[in-house]
Amino acid sequence: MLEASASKTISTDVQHVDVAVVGAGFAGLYLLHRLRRAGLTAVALESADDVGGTWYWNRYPGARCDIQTSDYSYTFDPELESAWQWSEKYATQPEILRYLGFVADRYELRRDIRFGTQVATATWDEAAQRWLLTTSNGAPVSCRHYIMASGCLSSPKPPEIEGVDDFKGKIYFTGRWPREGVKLDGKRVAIIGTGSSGIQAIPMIAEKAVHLTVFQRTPNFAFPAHNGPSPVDRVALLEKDRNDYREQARWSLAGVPLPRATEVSWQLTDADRRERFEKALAAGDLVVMLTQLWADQGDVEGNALAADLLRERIQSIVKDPETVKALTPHDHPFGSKRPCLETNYYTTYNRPNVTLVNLRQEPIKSITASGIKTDRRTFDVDVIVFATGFDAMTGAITAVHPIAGRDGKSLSDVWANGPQTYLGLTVAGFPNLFMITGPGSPSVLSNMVVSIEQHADWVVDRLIAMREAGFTAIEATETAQAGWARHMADCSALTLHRLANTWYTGANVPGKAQGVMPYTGGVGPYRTICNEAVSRGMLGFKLTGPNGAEQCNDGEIVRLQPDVRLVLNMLADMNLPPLESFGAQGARDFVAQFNATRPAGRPVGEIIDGTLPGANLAGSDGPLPYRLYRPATPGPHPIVVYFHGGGWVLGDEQSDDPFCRDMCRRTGMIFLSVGYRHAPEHRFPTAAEDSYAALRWIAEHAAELGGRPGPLLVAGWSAGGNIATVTCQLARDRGGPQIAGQLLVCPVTDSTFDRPSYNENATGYFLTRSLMYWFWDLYCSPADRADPRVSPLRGKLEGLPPAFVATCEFDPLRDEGIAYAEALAAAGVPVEQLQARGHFHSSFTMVDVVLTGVDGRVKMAEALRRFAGLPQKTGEGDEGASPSRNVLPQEVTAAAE
Ligand code: N01
Repeated sequence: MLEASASKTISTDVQHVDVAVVGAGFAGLYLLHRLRRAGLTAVALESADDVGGTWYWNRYPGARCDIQTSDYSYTFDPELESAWQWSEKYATQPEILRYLGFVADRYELRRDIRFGTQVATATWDEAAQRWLLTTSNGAPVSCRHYIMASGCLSSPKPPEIEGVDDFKGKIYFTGRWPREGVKLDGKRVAIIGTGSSGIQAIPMIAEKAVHLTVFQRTPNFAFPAHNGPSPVDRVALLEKDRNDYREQARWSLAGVPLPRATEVSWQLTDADRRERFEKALAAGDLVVMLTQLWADQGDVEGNALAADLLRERIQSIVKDPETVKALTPHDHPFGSKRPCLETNYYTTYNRPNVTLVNLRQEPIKSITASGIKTDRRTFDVDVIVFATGFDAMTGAITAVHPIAGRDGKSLSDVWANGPQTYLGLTVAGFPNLFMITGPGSPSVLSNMVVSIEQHADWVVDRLIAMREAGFTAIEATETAQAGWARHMADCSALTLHRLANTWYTGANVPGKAQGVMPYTGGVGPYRTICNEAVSRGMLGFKLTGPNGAEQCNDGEIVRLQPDVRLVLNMLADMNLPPLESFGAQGARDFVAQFNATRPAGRPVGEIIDGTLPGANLAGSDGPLPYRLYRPATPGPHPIVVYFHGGGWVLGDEQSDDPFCRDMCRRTGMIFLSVGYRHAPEHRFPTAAEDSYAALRWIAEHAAELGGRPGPLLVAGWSAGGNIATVTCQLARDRGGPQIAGQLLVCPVTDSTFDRPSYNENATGYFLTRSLMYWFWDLYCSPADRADPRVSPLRGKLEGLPPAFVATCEFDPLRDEGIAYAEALAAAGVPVEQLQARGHFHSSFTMVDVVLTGVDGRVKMAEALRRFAGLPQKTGEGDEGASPSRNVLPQEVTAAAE
């Protein structure tokens, strides 16, 4: 049990507490308050001589927050909220520091803080089930729980430039600015670094210094803060219903309750795009900008359009063309590096006393006794300011060295290849160690105060629950941690962070392991996941206590791809009746309506709607419709005959429009989508026979359609995948046409419903087992179901064209797709298989919604080009994908050929 006794020093040299907290910034202060209220004894160890954390150290001129202060505030106590009034939209560092002092006094927190005290080492004592901390000042601390509330940006990066010690003038770091201030009046000042700190400090220093020389390595995207009084609309929103506002913030994307725009910039007209941008710019708000351009954060093409607008702005402000060029970011997508808010930053470069040195053109060679030497010039200065940033996210944690966990393992060693955590809160092998806003949590990608409160609440609530249940130790499991790493990678793959060298990825510190460290899935979804870990019986944690008490509910917290999870949650929120309850026509209408809300697809060279004869050429239904998607490149192109999904009942030749467009662009081939007839009006074998007739007609008219002479290819999704492979069997048995390859995406292959995926994924993943039963019943009587024209798995598979079979983990059809791929391989058909982890039945066809489907489509396109004997290509269609995308090896398995 946790000791609920008062803090006490048992021997003269060890302080015993329930919980030791490192840091007395926003996180440490709130933790102390919560721990005390929970009846737990606690001490905070703080290296500074006062509270404030990052706001204690970052006193450089111009330091302010860049989240509106009314949002960047504690929310745990309504009385505190009414007791404090912020004076500006973005408060200055001194005001924020005063606020934290006010909070410390109001809740009498200082008495439990040991100032001027650094934790030197931390060691887990297995026998005592406690941590022992040695400190730089005063008694060691023995604690049951050890919480790092040490901040994400609190360990300044050392200068990596030769000759620093030779400099005879003064050196300052923005992240360690002297408390007494610095007189820069009349001084020749150099500043290195143009991140948020540099961009805030430069205009202020320029007003004082006789001359300021800015050494810039990478220009950043920055937009105006428009600081002043808090905007009336935001204040009104907050005042209208403070609780509701705060609650919305907790479930929002970034910890501020702002709606996000879902259109990518390329989906808007030039005028609409500019209007959206100008409006966002006028708000002078980082979160407004990022939520309005949210969809561009994961889309290279959209991002480039948005970035162009930001670049234009620099040109309109800065007068000297060379300086404009140097200040214009070109090497990273907007948002992949932390964008900055600026006040007079760009205009500062119009001042006669400011010089910009572009280190991309003339790198710094060394610091000398008198200043800074680049490989072209020497700059004599009196003061050098390092605004060079931090060893972010992990630096302050691993600064305590060693943190020795179970079996003496050091955290620095465990993290040698990058931080591994479960939920960004805990680390396997380090019982009772928690991190507030640690790597693996939204932290720096959010309003920090919202994330801090969420973490502190989660941790303290767990300690209370453990006390009540009689457990003394809690530890993440390896399975949970590995699963979290996968989920983190899945989320990061949706962003463009991989395309920039930043402190988010560790790239700013030489030698540091690289990978996106913050959780990119958003504050609200993250909160849901943390709550889910609890509601699912402390999933992923092992809890132990005296007398062998033990509980371990092992497992992975998120197995779905993040965007699939989002789509499924949205569908669940809509609480729709089962599709089959609408009847066939009602279901068709519903699907048509649903499809009308889809994002517009990307352009292809040409789209032609036409007709072709079906199986009943002479019948009363008339010809079948088709839609042809032609690439923008010069033809003739190979033709892929495509069969849409919809359970033989729903959809038409246009219903998989985004998929056909996307695949046309990726493959550089014609996609010709066939409008075969549907059940129940036309039951088995109409769909199969119509489609085979269409295939023959297309082969005979390939040249007229602009197609390349030679074999066709076929492709289909779901029931269309069934039809695609059935047409291959018919073509083989009925004398053609020749088919070079088949792409089967989540195909129906068999009328057996007892494979595990039918049960495991019976409900909850949009395509349900009962919907499949309904489709089967409408299309095919039980007596016909063994016919290979509907159950191709029952047919002869030898001699079929090479295949690419894609299946999704959370799809009732998964196992029959896998079975078909295996059977093809056993029959000697070359087959490649993609088993898409975390995906559902519609993942690949929900183009521009399920962005994580991109990798699968890239592979499908590669396979089709291989089948057609074309060289692999990159370029058009690869907007969301990258070669370095985090495709884990186990995602793709090639079946034996
Ligand atoms: O640090 P940074 P920061 N030679 O790492 C350059 C938060 N914050 O302190 O980009 C030459 O962003 C480096 O160049 P490059 C906010 O989250 C918030 O400014 O690596 N140059 C870059 O230009 C922010 O993102 C506020 O090529 C060198 C700069 O130094 C985070 O803190 C205010 C160099 C470092 O930029 C960090 O911001 C301030 C070298 N050897 C900070 N090494 C608010 O408004 C580095 N650079 C709340």
